[in-house]
Amino acid sequence: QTLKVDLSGAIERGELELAFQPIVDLRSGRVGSFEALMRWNRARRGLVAPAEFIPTAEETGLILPIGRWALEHACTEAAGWPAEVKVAVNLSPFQFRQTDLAQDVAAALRVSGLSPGRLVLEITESLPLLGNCENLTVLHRLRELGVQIALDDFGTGYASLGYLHQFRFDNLKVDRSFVCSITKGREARTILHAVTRMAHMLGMTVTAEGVETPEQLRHVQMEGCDHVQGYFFSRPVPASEVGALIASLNGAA
Ligand code: G
Ligand code: G
Ligand code: MN
Ligand code: NA
Repeated sequence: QTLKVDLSGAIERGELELAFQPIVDLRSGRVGSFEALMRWNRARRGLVAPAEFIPTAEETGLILPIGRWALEHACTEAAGWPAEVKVAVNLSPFQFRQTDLAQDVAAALRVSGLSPGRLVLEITESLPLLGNCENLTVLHRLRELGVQIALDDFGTGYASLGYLHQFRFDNLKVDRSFVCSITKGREARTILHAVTRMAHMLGMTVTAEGVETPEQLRHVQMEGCDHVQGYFFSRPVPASEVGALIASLNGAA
């Protein structure tokens, strides 16, 4: 209960923050985008991870104002970045069910002045999202706004092959459990290779998540992944550090 109560006032008290983790484009070696990851600086308790409060936010409906806040805040930050750098924002399936999501996204773009091509929406399948025609319609409306749409956590139980033929995503984010096993044997590499080939044939780019070591980087590069995200390049950083991080990562390319 207290979590709910505290969370309900978190936006007004300015306790929500976004951390940004870089995603590097392997072809150019430069930062192509940042994923916005929410943080809750809870009064007297300190930093709370999204895994601890997003489920509560979803149960209570607070995910709607919080999700709107994240969209608008992420777009506003990104509008101040170099024009070739995009921002990726996670969407909860609940945002599909209960609001006019396309309207929220359009409002965030309008308020921030961010060009739609610089916004990526990350969608995780934790509810039967695409099985629902109305949700599919929302996805098409989002696409019409000119934003990009990524399927997050691909390869876990929730994001399965079934979704790929129902909607053409722009980007496939391969879950870090895959990347984790990539140096441990040929099987994971073979699967990543095949997934990457398939994604490319379907017109999608591929992002490898959770790359922590040079060996993992070498393997995902060999198997044809387009983008890499992970602690190898950087942990999520506060907005104030984004500029310096772009300079140092691009400078090192
Ligand atoms: O760094 P990490 O602990 O930040 O993120 C954990 C999980 O929380 C991720 O799987 C991510 O998808 C989810 N998450 C982070 N930020 C947001 C957000 O703004 N909205 C939603 N719906 N999920 C988020
Ligand atoms: O939305 P998604 O579930 O993809 O959220 C990404 C999550 O993965 C965040 O919690 C982020 O902090 C975490 N993460 C990003 N890079 C790495 C990494 O290299 N290793 C590990 N263990 N976690 C990572
Ligand atoms: Mn994500
Ligand atoms: Na993921």
